[in-house]
Amino acid sequence: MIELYHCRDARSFRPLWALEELGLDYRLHLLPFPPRVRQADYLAVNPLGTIPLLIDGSTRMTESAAILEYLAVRYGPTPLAVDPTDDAYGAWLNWIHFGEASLTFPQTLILRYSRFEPEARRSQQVADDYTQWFLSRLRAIDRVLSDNDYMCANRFTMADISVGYALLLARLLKLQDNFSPHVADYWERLSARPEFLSANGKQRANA
Ligand SMILES: N[C@@H](CCC(=O)N[C@@H](CS)C(=O)NCC(=O)O)C(=O)O
Repeated sequence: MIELYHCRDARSFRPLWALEELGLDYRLHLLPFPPRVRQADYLAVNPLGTIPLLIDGSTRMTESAAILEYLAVRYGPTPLAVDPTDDAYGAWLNWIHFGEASLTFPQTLILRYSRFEPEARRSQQVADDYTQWFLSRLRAIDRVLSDNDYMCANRFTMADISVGYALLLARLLKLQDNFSPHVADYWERLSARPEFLSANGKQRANA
């Protein structure tokens, strides 16, 4: 059975949500954050100490965007994937990776320098600069959503899970007042999905 190591509301929410969308059986290991410090025996399972960790037989993956692609391709066919012969294939890959590399990367700097570092090492300047970075990247999402309900292929796909997680994190960072109406509506659409609600329920029930 697939095993997923997860901390509440962390990037591992991407694979958790994807597993719910695919209706796969899996075992969820919910860890305190950061596991490196608060559950030291996790380092024996994943020496990086990071989550997600997805184990599927001999496969071990630690990158949330790659796990979305893996699950869609390995456990398809599914409408959550876009076929390489489809004109939307490049957009699908692009938005899966944009969600992590361009949206969540600046968010982690905001989190780190406004909340996680000891007081003396916090930096409002860094937090403000990367808030601007994040909001300027979010404009790319707004442009797509002004004409579309989803990021690509005219349907909900793994790309929406990747981008949707960045919106979840933006809300935890209290940045949602900066969402454009298109982005705010998109968030409402995504977070009303039964599979999103079920993933969210599982991470809370296990806490
Ligand atoms: N690029 C990786 C990042 C994984 C990562 O850094 N996860 C964070 C949580 S969101 C983590 O485990 N932090 C704990 C630590 O660094 O000790 C992904 O997309 O999964």
